[in-house]
Amino acid sequence: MIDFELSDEQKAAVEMAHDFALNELRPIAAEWDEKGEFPRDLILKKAVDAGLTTSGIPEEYGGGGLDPLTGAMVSEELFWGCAGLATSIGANSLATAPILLAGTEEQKKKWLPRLSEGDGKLAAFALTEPEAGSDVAGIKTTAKDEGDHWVINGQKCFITNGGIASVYTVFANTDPSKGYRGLAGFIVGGDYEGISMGKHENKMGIRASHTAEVFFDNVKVPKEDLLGQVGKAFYIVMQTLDATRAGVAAAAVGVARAAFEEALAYAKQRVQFGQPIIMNQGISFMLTDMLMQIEAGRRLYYYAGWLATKAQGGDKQAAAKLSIASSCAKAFCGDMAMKVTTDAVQILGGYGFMKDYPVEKYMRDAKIMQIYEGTNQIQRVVLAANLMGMKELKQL
Ligand code: COS
Repeated sequence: MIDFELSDEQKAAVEMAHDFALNELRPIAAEWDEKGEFPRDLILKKAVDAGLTTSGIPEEYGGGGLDPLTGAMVSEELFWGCAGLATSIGANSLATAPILLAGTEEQKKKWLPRLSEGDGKLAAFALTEPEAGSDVAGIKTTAKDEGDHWVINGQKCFITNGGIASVYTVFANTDPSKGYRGLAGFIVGGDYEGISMGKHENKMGIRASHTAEVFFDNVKVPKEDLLGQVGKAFYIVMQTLDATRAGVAAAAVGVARAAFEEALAYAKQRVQFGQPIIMNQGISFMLTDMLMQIEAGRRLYYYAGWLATKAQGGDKQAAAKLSIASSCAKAFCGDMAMKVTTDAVQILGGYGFMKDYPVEKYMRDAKIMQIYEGTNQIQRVVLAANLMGMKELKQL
């Protein structure tokens, strides 16, 4: 029998994340959205103390040991609080996923515990480049084997926590003539010589997250910090994204839910033509459709998160199904969040367009859900390739 009851551990994790979102994120969300900066000094330590920056890292490496499904449920709550702040807080899980997938025991022991030490540290996933967004195989950053170390040169862009991270997972090409078969992954310390921050991005939404260019200029990386094997990093990236896209879907559900709750409350109290506007089917049907879409999206991410959890536990059948499930969830929920938040602005009318109400922020925040961790067009490319039987997913 399928059981939709959350376990006690899941209920506790969701409740804690909800309280954090309500008490720590919401009160500062509008201010830092306006400023367009991540208030690291204000929020990072609190997030670390609550275990939110390392919740998906196993306990033996200093993390909270949450499985991917419960981690996605936590994401829903944090993004309900503020999608910008939650993006920077949650970026550690994307950055550390390749280490958990492909890292050696020594690498996990060396790099993961430091993220929860002291005031806590941020990690960043350095994949995207100016000319390699959807086309991961087009990465221009190079990694040269110099005998006892690697040397990395290149430019990464749109990197969450770029320039302020203490740990990077970096993807570079060791032999451009081999295309994606030349790619390699590396774990790189943020304090290494040659790493610098470029442009700090001024974004439409998730403005309270930190997004920047990162330059790697002759950065020396010890041989021991090569992630997996040379030439296999493309598969590491694909499997990372298959696992983390369930979390993006959950994030989109969180933003949509926040907008829905605001629109519902408004529609009940806003009186026009002598009655609350929710008494008009034109409004109540919009709200019912928002509810249906959110409920459908949540079930999709639950399924993808459940598969990601089983895949992490070594279930090969679940791993084989994960790519389709996570692309379905990510694309559906991203598009759903855009529609639901746009409709929330519509229900609030002129007030919805003003910054006095949070729905215009939700609408701006929702847009990235259709773009990051693979555009929703790329999700359809993945799904179409699967439908056409063109994909034979490589296991690491
Ligand atoms: N798991 C395991 N292996 C996979 C895989 C997956 N999910 N997807 C593809 N592969 C394997 C293929 O089987 C193929 O292996 P072989 O050539 O060894 O047989 C190889 O990887 C290349 O696959 P493909 O030909 O499909 O690669 P493409 O260059 O066409 O790119 C897409 C595929 C577009 C799906 C990929 O580049 C992608 O996901 N892009 C989006 C990137 C992204 O999400 N960026 C956001 C960054 S974080 S904000």
